[in-house]
Amino acid sequence: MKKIGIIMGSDSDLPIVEKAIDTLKEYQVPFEVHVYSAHRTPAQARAFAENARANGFGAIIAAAGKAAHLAGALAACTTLPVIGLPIKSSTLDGIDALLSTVQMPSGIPVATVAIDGAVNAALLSLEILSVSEPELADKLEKARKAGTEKVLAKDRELSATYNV
Ligand code: RP5
Repeated sequence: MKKIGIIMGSDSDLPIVEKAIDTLKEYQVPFEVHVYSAHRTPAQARAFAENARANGFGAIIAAAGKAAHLAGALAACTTLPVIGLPIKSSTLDGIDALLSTVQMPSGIPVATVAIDGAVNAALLSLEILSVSEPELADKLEKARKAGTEKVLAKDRELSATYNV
């Protein structure tokens, strides 16, 4: 199976990124985690992206806060799907990172999830891999059904309490 690359701009992003890591672990999908910054270690970030396809990656999650150009910088150097994960910073609540990540000019796509949306970033990367991995597709389908059932159970519970 292809690997997921998880790149974060700083280890200060790790508390959020860990939720993506946990989700990938849950699905037993291979991944690699790195701290590469678009501005502090641009050469390493570029080398990772340029070699990612040859190194067996199928999708890349790029987490960054503030002027979050990491996802775009990686996407510029690979045609693998790049998922941007904007991280909430203390000053502008992550709006800065969201806009820097999502507003990519035509030609270099970045699929951006919500601010701190680490679980969805992981799930989206799994959905990308699932296109050629039927077992993974099956696991995602089962999890989606279980999620639906959980909400319906809550509805039954609330209905029994209030709709008498
Ligand atoms: C970005 O700047 C990182 O992704 C991080 O979210 C933010 C702050 O980094 P540190 O100053 O905490 O290392 O590059």
